[in-house]
Amino acid sequence: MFLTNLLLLLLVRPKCNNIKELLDKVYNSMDVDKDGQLYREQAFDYIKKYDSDADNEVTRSEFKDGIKDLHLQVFEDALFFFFDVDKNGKVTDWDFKILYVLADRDGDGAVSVPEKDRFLNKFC
Ligand SMILES: [Ca+2]
Ligand SMILES: [Ca+2]
Ligand SMILES: [Ca+2]
Repeated sequence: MFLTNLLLLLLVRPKCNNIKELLDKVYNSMDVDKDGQLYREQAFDYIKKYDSDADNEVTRSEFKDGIKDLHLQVFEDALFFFFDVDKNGKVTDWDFKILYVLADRDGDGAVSVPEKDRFLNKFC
């Protein structure tokens, strides 16, 4: 049993680190003014760039088209899964509200770098 768990951990861990690294990069690109504070509006505005029919919902196919240029296809599922918190197949402002309840520990409306690190460590 222990060995199986260890094997599983070894198999899952590197992938997890990749995703963490990726989310780190996503955080940095979302924080456009680079002040180490990511406000919810900033984060959602970033995702909304992919909302091609402007209905305030980023569907899976919109997301897929949006990140095409970033060469992130390999991580597309994981990224979409991460942002679609309520798992209804669309990334909306609501998903970001929930994400912020979970990640913004001091409740000041922004996820700071330490808050982001803590959250990603919990996630993976
Ligand atoms: Ca849309
Ligand atoms: Ca959703
Ligand atoms: Ca905060």
